[in-house]
Amino acid sequence: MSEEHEDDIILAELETDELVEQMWDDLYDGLGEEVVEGTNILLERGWSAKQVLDDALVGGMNIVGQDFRDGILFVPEVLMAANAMKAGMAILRPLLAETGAKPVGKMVIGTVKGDIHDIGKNLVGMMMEGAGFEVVDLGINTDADAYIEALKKERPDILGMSALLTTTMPYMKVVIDAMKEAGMREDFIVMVGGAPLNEEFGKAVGADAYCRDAATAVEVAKQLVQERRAAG
Ligand code: B1M
Repeated sequence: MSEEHEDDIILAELETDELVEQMWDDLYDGLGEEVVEGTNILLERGWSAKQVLDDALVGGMNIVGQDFRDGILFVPEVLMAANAMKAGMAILRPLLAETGAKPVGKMVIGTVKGDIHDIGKNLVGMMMEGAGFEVVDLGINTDADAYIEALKKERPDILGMSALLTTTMPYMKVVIDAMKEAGMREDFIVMVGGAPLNEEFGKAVGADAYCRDAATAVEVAKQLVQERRAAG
């Protein structure tokens, strides 16, 4: 993917389509500064933060994911790509957060125990904040005790859990069972997400909703909070 004469490319001189493709290459090569520059250029050209996120950043990360799966890329390279993506996301974060929105509700979110993938979770958090939710992020590798403690302390409307590995997604049930044991399952809406999950899995572990992406998470969160408030 790397261009031999990459240093010669002036991002601002590229057509928008070429720029997006170059950003995919830069993300692939873990070039954070270039990803930040490309992000800024697209915004200057009138792209919305959401479009930059979906087309340039998530689009690029999808290519990384495919090559990781196919054994073309390895953990260190993927980590560099992830860091480049985070650098771009940092520019978009304040733009995705609407100014002056009233708090719509509160969410505690974390990636489950054994799992260190946090890009998707961070995106969900950003989009939720953008929609006016207060978000408490517990980070990665979160065990049931940490979730329970945070629920007691923060009293959110929603618990969100993320898992990217088939080996860690069953831990969501451990957390939900721990909530039941503590007599607090019904006090919170539980939403789950992550690439290997699906609707059926969400139901099987006893979550209120499975969300396939961050935009869905926002819609579902708004709806469930509204329903719960209307019910009393
Ligand atoms: Co990992 N990894 N990884 N990885 N990694 C995957 C997940 C994998 C599918 C790659 C592959 O083989 N194709 C594979 C899992 C296979 C499986 O389980 N069947 C895998 C593997 C195997 C591993 C390791 C085991 C590799 C190894 O060590 N040999 C290891 C595990 C470490 C661990 O967690 N214990 C590992 C490590 C890593 C890195 C550290 C290098 C890095 C993570 C960096 C980071 O997150 N800070 C990494 C990455 C980047 C990936 C891929 C390439 C990209 C994940 C990502 O960020 N996607 C991934 C391949 C892939 O998914 N295509 C892969 C972009 C993100 C925006 O999407 O996270 O799906 P996603 O989030 C979406 C939705 O899923 C949803 O909304 C988000 C935004 O729309 N969503 C939620 C997510 N969480 C939600 C929570 C909600 C709601 C919606 O709550 C309400």
